[in-house]
Amino acid sequence: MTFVLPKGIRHIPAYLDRSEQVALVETIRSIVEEAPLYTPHMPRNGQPMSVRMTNCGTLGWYTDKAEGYRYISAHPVTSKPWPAIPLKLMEIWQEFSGVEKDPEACLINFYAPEAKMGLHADIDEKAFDCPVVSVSLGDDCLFRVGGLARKDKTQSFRLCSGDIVVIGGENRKAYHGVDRIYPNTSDLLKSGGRINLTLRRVNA
Ligand SMILES: O=C(O)CCC(=O)C(=O)O
Ligand SMILES: [Mn+2]
Repeated sequence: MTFVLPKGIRHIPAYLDRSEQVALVETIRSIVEEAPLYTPHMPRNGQPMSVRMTNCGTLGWYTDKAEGYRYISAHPVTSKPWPAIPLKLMEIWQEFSGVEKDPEACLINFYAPEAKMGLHADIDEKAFDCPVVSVSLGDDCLFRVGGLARKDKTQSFRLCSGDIVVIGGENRKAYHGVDRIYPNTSDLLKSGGRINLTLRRVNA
C-alpha cells in the first residue's frame, strides 16, 4: 500500500543494519543497568502506563499521579543524573533532525508484547522548532499517526527493527501512538518485546 505521510513526518525503514541494532541494544542495556526501567503513571487518575521507561540525556521524560507529565534531570528512583545520550544516537539526531541544537532527552520506551501507547502529541517540550526523532528496535509494531487535532484522520503502518521516524515541521505536534506490538517478529531482544528510543530537544 502506498500512502503519503503528513508534511514533516518521515519514515525511514531499515536505517540501522543488524550489527548496528545489536550494538545499540548492548548500549541501551548498560544504560538500563544504571537507570532502571520504571512504570510511569498517568496524571490525576494514577493509572499505570503499559510501557516501561527510562531515559538518557540531561533531561528525562516522566509522569506520576501527583505532578503529571514533565522533564526531570535525575532518575525518579535512584535520584542519579540520567546517563549520557550514546554517540550513535547523537549521530542519528544530526543526520535527521535538520537542526543545530543538540537533543536533551532520549526517552527509552520498553514495550512488552501486550503494551501499547495511546494516541497523543509530544507537547511537553518548548523547542517545537526541533523534531522528535525515534528509533525502533526489536519486535514490529503498528504505529498510528494523524494530524494536529485528535479527531483528524489517521494512518497506520508497521515499524520494524532499525526503522527511524521523524515527527517535525508543521506536524511536530501531530497525534501519534502505538496500537499494538507484533510478538515474535524479531529475535533482536532475547526476551522479545520492542524498544523505542525517542530523541527530543526540550528547551528552546
Ligand atoms: O514507540 C513509539 O514508536 C512512539 C513512542 C512515543 O510516541 C513517545 O514516547 O512519545
Ligand atoms: Mn510520542
